[in-house]
Amino acid sequence: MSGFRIDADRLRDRFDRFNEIGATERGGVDRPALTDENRAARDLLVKWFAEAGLDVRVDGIGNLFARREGRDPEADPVLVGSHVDSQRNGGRFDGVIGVLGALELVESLDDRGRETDRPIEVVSWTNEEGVRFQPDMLGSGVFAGVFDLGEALACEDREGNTVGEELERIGYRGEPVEIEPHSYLELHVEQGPILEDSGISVGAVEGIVGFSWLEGRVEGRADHAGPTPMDARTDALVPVADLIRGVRDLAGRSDDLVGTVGSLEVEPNSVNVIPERVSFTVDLRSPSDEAVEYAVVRVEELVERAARREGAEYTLERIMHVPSVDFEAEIVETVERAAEATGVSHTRLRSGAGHDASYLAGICPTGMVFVPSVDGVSHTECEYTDWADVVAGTDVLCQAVCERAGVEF
Ligand code: HGY
Ligand code: MN
Ligand code: MN
Repeated sequence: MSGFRIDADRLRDRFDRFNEIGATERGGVDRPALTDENRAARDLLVKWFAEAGLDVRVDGIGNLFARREGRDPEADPVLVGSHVDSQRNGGRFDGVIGVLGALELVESLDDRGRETDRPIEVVSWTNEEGVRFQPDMLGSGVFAGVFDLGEALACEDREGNTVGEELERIGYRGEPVEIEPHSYLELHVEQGPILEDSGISVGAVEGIVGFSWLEGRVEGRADHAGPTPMDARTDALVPVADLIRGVRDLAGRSDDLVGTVGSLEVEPNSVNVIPERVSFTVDLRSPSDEAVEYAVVRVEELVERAARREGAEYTLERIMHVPSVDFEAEIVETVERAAEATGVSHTRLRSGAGHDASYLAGICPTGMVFVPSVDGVSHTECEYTDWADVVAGTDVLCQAVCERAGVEF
């Protein structure tokens, strides 16, 4: 087989070493953005980037950039990377293979003494997951001009810590980094069943769904679960029960909408107290922005009706919306050519998960390389991708970046 070939053992060693950080007993990782575990992960990346001779910089929102010069230092660089923050008790592959795959690209070029025309910038984005701090894809959103830096630094976690304070605390609040990317490429696990079900090794991603996150709170009245007559209650959890069922019915009536009530906090959360306050989130996604907007309005109507029926006050706010994106055909074709050169089976598909590439697509030709997820599972400790698929996907990523950066393999 022709094409780019990485050092699969070196990549595997790095992957295993990297995922010792924040490792959980059940084989996952717990490294949410700006935690001590995320700092340790960043520190290890910076060490490896420096050992690879890359020029490492940290920008104002903590994005990590590591530059490999090309023949033309004035040329806009090819940006390649992903994220290393994880879900709480998340998977080892989500984001990580994209950053370590980019480092492997650089080291494989160095092994061969090959220069590219354009510089290559390896990137690790801050807070892609949105676990501690919403919105998600915060670092890439600031870089792409979607979010204001000051507002992003002011985002708070549930304990009231801000992104800015946490970046200071872990030593990753940097200075502006000026980069006009020529293009952006990202290797990522599919996090869905399409590649595995079709027995195909690589996905040339055509685009990413649009999605909105809503955050709400219903205010009821705490009271004794025993003596309080049923018609004298203001139970904050009942309208949320309507919501959960309603989101499932709404998404169930459409084949291109998915909806999830993923987080719920009941206060005082006691077996014999009528719930006083319930906080919740809703995640609504579709390739069609109109479908997401329609679903948001239906959810707002549903919560209003149910809260009014129970006599409860409520708040409901949209805390994030990212539009559906289509990648430029030229870069989807780059990924397909790379898969051909690498000799692996490939297909086009859209991503049901959000990625930093959603925002990069707004400022430069952007493409993604997907590899199969076993059982289509992700955002959980048993997330897994066969190593041969990780290697094949990384070879394809490297081949694609080399085409964009100007070096022949
Ligand atoms: O929500 C997402 O799809 C991404 O993991 N932030
Ligand atoms: Mn991810
Ligand atoms: Mn994720």
